Amino acid sequence: MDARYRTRDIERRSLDVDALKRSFLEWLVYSVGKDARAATRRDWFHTVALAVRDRVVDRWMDTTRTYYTHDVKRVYYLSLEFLIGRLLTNSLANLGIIDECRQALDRIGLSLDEVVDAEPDAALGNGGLGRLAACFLDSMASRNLPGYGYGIRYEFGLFEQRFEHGWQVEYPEQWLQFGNPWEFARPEVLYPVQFYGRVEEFRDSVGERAYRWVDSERVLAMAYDTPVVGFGGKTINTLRLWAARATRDFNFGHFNEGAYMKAVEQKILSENLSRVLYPNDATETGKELRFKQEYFFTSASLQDILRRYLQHHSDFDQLPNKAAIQLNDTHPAIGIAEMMRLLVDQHAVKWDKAWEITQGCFSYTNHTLLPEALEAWPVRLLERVLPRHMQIIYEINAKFLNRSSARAAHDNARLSHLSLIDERGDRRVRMGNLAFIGSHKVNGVSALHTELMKQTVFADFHAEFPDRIVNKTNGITPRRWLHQANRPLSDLITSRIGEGWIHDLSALDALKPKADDVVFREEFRRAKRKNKKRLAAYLARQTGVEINVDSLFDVQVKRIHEYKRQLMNILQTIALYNDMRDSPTVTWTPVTKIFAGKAAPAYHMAKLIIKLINDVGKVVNHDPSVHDNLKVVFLPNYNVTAAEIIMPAADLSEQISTAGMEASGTGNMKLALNGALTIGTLDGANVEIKDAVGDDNIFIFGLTAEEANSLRQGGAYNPRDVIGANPALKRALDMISTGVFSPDDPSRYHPILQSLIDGGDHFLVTADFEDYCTAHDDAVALYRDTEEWTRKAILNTTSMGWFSSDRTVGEYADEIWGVKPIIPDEGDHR
Ligand code: H2P
Repeated sequence: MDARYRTRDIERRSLDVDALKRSFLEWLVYSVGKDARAATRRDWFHTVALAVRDRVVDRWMDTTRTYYTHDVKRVYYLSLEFLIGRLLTNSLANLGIIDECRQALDRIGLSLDEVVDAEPDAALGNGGLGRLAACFLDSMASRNLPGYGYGIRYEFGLFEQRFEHGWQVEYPEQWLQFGNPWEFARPEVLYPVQFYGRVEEFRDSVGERAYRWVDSERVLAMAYDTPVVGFGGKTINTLRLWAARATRDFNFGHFNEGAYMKAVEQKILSENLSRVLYPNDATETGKELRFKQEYFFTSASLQDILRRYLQHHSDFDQLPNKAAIQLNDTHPAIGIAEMMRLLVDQHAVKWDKAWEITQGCFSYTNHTLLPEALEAWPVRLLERVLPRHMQIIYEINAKFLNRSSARAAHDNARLSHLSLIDERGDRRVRMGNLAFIGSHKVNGVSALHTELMKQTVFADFHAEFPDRIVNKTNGITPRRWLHQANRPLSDLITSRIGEGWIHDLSALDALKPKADDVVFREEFRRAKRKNKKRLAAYLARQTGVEINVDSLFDVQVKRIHEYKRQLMNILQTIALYNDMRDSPTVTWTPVTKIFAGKAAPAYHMAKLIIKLINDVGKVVNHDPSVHDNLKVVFLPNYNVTAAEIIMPAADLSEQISTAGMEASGTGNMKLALNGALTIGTLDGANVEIKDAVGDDNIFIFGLTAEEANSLRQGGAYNPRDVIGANPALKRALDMISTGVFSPDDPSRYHPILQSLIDGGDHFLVTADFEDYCTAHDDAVALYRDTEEWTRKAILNTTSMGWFSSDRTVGEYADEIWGVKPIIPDEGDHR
């Protein structure tokens, strides 16, 4: 670089540091209303966030203005979940002012890390699905794609998990308690959303039959906007979250009569719509409210999209060229019927035209093949809550089935699979089918998952529309998951290949030869060790368990679910514990098993598995006979912030789902990118990770999806025989069943044993156990060979370029959305 520029750069930076320091002090006094002497860490967080937000606003307006002036095609990502996490480091890093900010705070006598730590973690999602949406927002902005996120501004995010005597207990997550400096409330952006009522038929001005929805109850959707800062700070997109507001806050009549509760009842009921995020698998609870949440945010978003479009257009012909609407799972699938209602009933578009427009706009991502996750709402519920939509769905269905090849072939079985209505028992609307036929493209989230979609749940649709299903393997943002979360490794990479990898992760390829460089390996190890120390300190603070930094950090972090098989992991842990106790003279490689993840509050088996892990931990961690060789730690309240500390520190990544059940996984990508070796089944994106890193740099074990399927279908699988033939497994199960880990309640774990032994072991834990243990032994053995392990770890990191969500959204943009990048014009503010 030219020396002149460098000097200027340094001057600009110090100017920036001073300017930042000044703006912090001003914000503290004039906006937070505190004196520097009295300010708490939280006050400083608000101060810094507001000052940073201030630097974003001009550019944000430029971006929005550019989209309007050029009337670009925009993509609207509709998602019931955005698992954002903290935003401060993310914004600073994407604006490129993290070091300046650190120095400015230094000059005030504050540490950036402490300020960062005062930010609550925005947990508006359950797991991978919501985090994917957040990574996509980052990637769309960083690739200068005109993308909007639409969702719900939940007052309470995913519950806070605490352990009480080893049991999960749920507490409300009050992330908004002290205000949210990132959002802009838009009280003027309000849309009415209707529920209940009835449908009236009438003749329109030209005498044609038309419908209107009357006597309904109304709730208002109010917008809150959060700027989404792209890397480099050029594009600042918008995440618009809806909050429910009552049409009338307060009933004076009731109040004057002394009916104080009644006076505010309507407000409370209406506003419950955006009160809380439902956890996955929260079976019966609040079904109707959940359904209403889905319609609430979808309707408000579509009204907003049409309003924006109509600023430039007088008819709807161009809508598919101006708006791509992505359905993140079936949660917003009611949008297909809502778009038809808005176009046909409110804007008098003819049915066939409206259908063509709808299909042209919408596309749908499927995230799981598990039957319980494919939403099917009772017809009776829809008839009551959304009567007009039910009519529209019937009409879509009739038209679709009439034209289907199944009707032509008189194939009734196929017709009933294709139908939007499941006629078996309590009649239900199949939201997956609605999303499928209302979309021009439908995608799975890994190659294997997409293939299985074609062969299983959507087989009949695939036969009908062979070009509609496409694959878009998930990805993760390298900004948050490497550049920000793992500074030691990030700095090491940048020192060798410059900063280009932050926005083009495929640049990591160039580092592959470094796996054979002794010096680089040493530095890579040093970075990992730093991260491991940080995690160890964090775990000690959170759980009180002290772990050995030199042990193998063996990590399984994700939602607790039987298909993800945390149970298999803890059974293997018990087997390893027994081996260590049996052979005390052997030199064991120390292993630390690290777990984190939440169980849906109504999912009893998952909660029992958490308790088992904690109970095993209690015994193992206090057994002097295994010395420091084995520790089991379950970190409570897993969230994005915890993930940012765990991912960089992991040595071994547990991706051990029953093959065919994990759609993709994204934790697998984060861990491999941070240099963990994967132990995993050939499931979801593990298959593609294996192809990328090479067979020698991953521990693959277990049944394939096909084998798992035929084993189950064959009906001859007998877990009892398998257990009988595997003494280590039998012993582990016996210990659980006789109360070794639960002396206070020896029968506590009988439901788990029951599901494995007599329940047929649906998730094939017993079938894969032996192979899993062998793979684990191999991993532990390799870990002793420090140089070889590091070589493979480096090859994992450097082979992950393709798994950037920049690549993923690029594919969506080109092949599904048809949107193009555009660099925002700069306004005259600079
Ligand atoms: C789900 C799938 C994952 C997938 C993710 C994003 C629902 O997330 O199960 O396999 O990677 O969506 O597509 P999760 O289980 O992590 O909550």
